[in-house]
Amino acid sequence: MAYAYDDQNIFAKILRGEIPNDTVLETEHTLAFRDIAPKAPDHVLVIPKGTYVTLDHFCAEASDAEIVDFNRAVAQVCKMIGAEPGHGGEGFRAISNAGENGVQEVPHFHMHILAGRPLGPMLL
Ligand code: IU
Repeated sequence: MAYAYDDQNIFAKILRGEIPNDTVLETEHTLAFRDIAPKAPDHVLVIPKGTYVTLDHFCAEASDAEIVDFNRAVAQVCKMIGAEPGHGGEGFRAISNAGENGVQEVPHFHMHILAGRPLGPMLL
């Protein structure tokens, strides 16, 4: 089944500049901004500029350049917020919710980066 992208979702509006955001990093293919309802002292959302619904959609249809750019942006955000365990940071969690079982609210692929406090075990 094909992925149907809803261009009225809130992140599409952010990418079109229709809604403001608290940008942390912008690259050729990727935007990172602070979550409006942070669940940790640092809570950043990293999104591709392309119209992908989920991680699997992104990996299936994005170019290698977009995929590399996205992953480097995730790592760069972790560095910018000082969360890299290998460089003195206290760590982070990266999560992407997908679809109904993943309880994805916004249907534009995004990676949550959470940091700044002990995050506890994953809740399952
Ligand atoms: P989810 O993985 O789709 O459930 O996460 C969507 C996130 O988008 C969630 O953490 C919201 O707080 C966040 N968000 C936002 O940052 N700005 C908005 O205008 C809206 C949601 I609506």
